[in-house]
Amino acid sequence: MMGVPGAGSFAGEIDGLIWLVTVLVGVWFFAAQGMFFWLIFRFRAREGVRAQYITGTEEHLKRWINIPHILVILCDAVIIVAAIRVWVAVKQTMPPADEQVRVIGQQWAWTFVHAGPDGKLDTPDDIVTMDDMHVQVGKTYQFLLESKDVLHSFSVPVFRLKQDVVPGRTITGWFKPIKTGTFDIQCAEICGIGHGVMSGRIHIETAAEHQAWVQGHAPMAAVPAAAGEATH
Ligand SMILES: [Cu+2]
Repeated sequence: MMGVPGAGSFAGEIDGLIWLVTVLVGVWFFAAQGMFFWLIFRFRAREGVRAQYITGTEEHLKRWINIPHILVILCDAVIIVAAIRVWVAVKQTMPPADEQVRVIGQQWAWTFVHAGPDGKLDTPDDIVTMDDMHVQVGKTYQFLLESKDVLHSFSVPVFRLKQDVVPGRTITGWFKPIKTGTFDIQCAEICGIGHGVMSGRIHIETAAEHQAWVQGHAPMAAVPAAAGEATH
C-alpha cells in the first residue's frame, strides 16, 4: 500500500481488502462514467436530428441495467466474503497473547500500563507511561482498552488498527508488531477541544532493546509504598 508502511501482522490483510474494494469499485466507476460521457457525445444535439424519448422498459434496453446489476451484486458478494474473512481473522480471533498491555484514554492523553519485568499486568512492577508505548517486535499483545471520560478511538496506523474506547467498558483486542521503529498513535474519535493533540508514539523494539527499556524503568510503585509503611 502507498503511504504508511505496515508494521503489524494483519496490516497486509487490511491493505489487501482496501485494494480489493478500490479495484472493484474503481472498474465500475470508470465503466459507468465512460458510458455516461460516451452517450452524451453520441447523442448530442445535431442539425436536423430530433431527440428520442426512450422509456427504457423494452427488454433489449433493460439489459443495460440488468446485466451490470447482476455483475455489481457478484462484486459485492466477493467484497463481503473477503471482508468477513479479514474481520474474523482480526477481530473475532484472539491468538494466544505473550503479554497484556492496558491502554487508557482520557481528555487528552494516552496512559499505557506495561507488564514490566515479570511479564504480568496488575503487579507492582508494571511500567506506566504517558503517550509512549513500548513493545517488542514479534510478540503477540492483548490490549485492554479503557476510557476515563468520553469516547476515544485507539488508532495505530502502522498496524491498521483502530478501536473505539468506551467509558465503563474494557475492550480487548490484539496486535503483533513485525517491524521495529517508532510510529504514531492517534485518537481517531472526536473527543473534545484537544482531540487533535491526543497523539502518542509506539516504540517497536528488538528483544534486547526492549529488555534494556524494561530494566531501565525500575518498578517505582514499590518505593512510595515502602516509604508509606515506614511512617506508620
Ligand atoms: Cu480522544
